[in-house]
Amino acid sequence: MNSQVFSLKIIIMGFSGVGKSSVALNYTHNIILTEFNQAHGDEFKKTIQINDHTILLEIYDTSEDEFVALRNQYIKQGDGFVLIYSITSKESFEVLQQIYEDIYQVRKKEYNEHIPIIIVCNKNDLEDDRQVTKEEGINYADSINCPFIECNTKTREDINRIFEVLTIDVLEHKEFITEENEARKKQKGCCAV
Ligand SMILES: Nc1nc2c(ncn2[C@@H]2O[C@H](COP(=O)(O)OP(=O)(O)OP(=O)(O)O)[C@@H](O)[C@H]2O)c(=O)[nH]1
Ligand SMILES: [Mg+2]
Repeated sequence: MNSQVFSLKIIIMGFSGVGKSSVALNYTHNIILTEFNQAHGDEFKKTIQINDHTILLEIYDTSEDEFVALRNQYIKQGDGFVLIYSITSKESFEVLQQIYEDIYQVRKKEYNEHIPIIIVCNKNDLEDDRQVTKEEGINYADSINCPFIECNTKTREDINRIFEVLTIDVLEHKEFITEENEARKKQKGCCAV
């Protein structure tokens, strides 16, 4: 068992009302959000175990009303991003695509460079009010090479999987500065340039 705890910043973004706070609260505190206990702009923490690593997830719940500077700060600091839209809102699906582009712009990355992002379609319990087909969601996620999950925070279907899939993606792409890695680098005789 590796005793080192890695800390990762996960940023939740999406159009207003899609369920960002619900997902964050649901995942970290097993709480189902109602109209009576609205939340926003909070930071949540949860520790998970992936392989032999203990990972502390610092989850930032953003809001559409945030100042651009603050939003960009979140984007710059995020290790991974949960981009949420709602099956009941076509607009939220379109806004999500803009957010994806904003992330690449703020990070000054080319689209073929990897940023750990998961596309989440929330509120799939509201099938009768569906405005975005599952195929549209899957096709969009495929087109940008991101995993896709449809879920809802009422039955809490697949909420854990969002963070597991994203964390594994982050771990696969993040260069951790650990004693283990440093020792390996020295062995190989490589140095930073
Ligand atoms: N039916 C259904 N309602 C949901 C689901 N997730 C969230 N809601 C409801 O949708 C409303 C908005 O949820 P929030 O979690 O506050 O959404 P948000 O994205 O944080 O909203 P803002 O912070 O205002 O942008 C609340 O009334 C939630 O109870 C879901 O999966 N299914
Ligand atoms: Mg909120």
